[in-house]
Amino acid sequence: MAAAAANLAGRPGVRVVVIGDPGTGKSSLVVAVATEQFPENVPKVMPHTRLPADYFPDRVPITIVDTSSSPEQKPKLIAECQAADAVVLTYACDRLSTLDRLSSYWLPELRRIQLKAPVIVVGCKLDLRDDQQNSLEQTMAPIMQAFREIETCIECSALRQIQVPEVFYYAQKAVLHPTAPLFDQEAQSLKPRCVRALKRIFILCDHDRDGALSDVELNDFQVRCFSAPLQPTEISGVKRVVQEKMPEGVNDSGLTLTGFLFLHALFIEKGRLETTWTVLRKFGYDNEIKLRDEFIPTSVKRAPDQTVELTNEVIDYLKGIFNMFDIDNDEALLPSELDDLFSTAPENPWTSDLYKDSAERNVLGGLSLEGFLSKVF
Ligand SMILES: Nc1nc2c(ncn2[C@@H]2O[C@H](COP(=O)(O)OP(=O)(O)OP(=O)(O)O)[C@@H](O)[C@H]2O)c(=O)[nH]1
Ligand SMILES: [Mg+2]
Repeated sequence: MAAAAANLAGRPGVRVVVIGDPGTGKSSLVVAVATEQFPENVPKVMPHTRLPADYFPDRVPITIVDTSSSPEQKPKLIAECQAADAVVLTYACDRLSTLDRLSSYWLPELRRIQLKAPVIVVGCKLDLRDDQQNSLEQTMAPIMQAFREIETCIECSALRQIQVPEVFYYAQKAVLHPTAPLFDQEAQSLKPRCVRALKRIFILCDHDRDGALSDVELNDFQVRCFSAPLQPTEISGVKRVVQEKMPEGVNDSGLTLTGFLFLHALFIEKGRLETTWTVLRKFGYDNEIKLRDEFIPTSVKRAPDQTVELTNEVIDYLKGIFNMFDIDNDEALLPSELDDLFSTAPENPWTSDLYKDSAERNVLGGLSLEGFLSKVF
């Protein structure tokens, strides 16, 4: 449990399963990362290998599972993939037939078994790569386009000790800071749940409620999330970047919600997912971008002979909320106004069947203050 407490993602460990064509360098890669040496002779399949918590800054130990690609071991390979947090899929840089096999066999096979874990494609034996060959980006772009489950790709050499730890760093990162809940790769935009959570965080940090984060508010936010203040030059730098790409992202009072969301999309596009994940986790969100249980007050337990009433303070507070979102002042919350009210929650809870017809609505579908209070209750 100490390890779990030590990392924000709350994971006791990450299990990485290494798969790929015969002889592509799987077992050598596993030995090389654990010993920082190239093994002259390596067993066909290495026993489970553990990288300790202090191997990477995220402080989560990694268990590496080597596999055999022989046909009789296939059921075992499938079982291992299904138990994996991340899959490292290898090809050999000096044998292009093994690269072709990624799209003709391995990636379709992983889809067939409905693998949920992210995939890191690794070109082994970089030292044997032909310099005339296309770059990794050129080679991999069409494959990554067709198979979005590939989180990243990298080349390495176990023999020359080039980019060996990086393979497992990216695998761990894909698990601790996954892309899928935050970002829609097809649409190249933040996912709705992520936007809702970031909006809530923005409002919580906008202490004076002027719709923008001032330098002081930005600094408080930075300290809260990253335990370090921002230098004044950094603050102006951030605002300049936003303003250049999105003028409405900054106004006289500071960074607007649009700018705040834009910044996070930018971090994610640049591969800095850990920044957005750290912010979300500091504000209580779990890996599904739901508030963790300890952030949600438990409901009151009530004996059969007891009743519960809202206090006047609560009623006044709720009336204030009602009036704030009743933009057209018609004393009723229209569906669009209710959507706005719940735009910082993971979803509008009152669209479920349980609530749908639980209070009367006016002809326009508006909810009166009484109806609103009864639903809250
Ligand atoms: N030049 C070079 N050779 C490598 C490298 N990594 C592995 N090899 C060699 O490639 C051959 C296969 O390596 P293995 O690690 O056994 O590959 P594997 O994928 O585990 O193979 P199987 O278990 O048989 O499927 C061995 O002769 C290794 O020495 C590397 O980075 N560079
Ligand atoms: Mg092997």
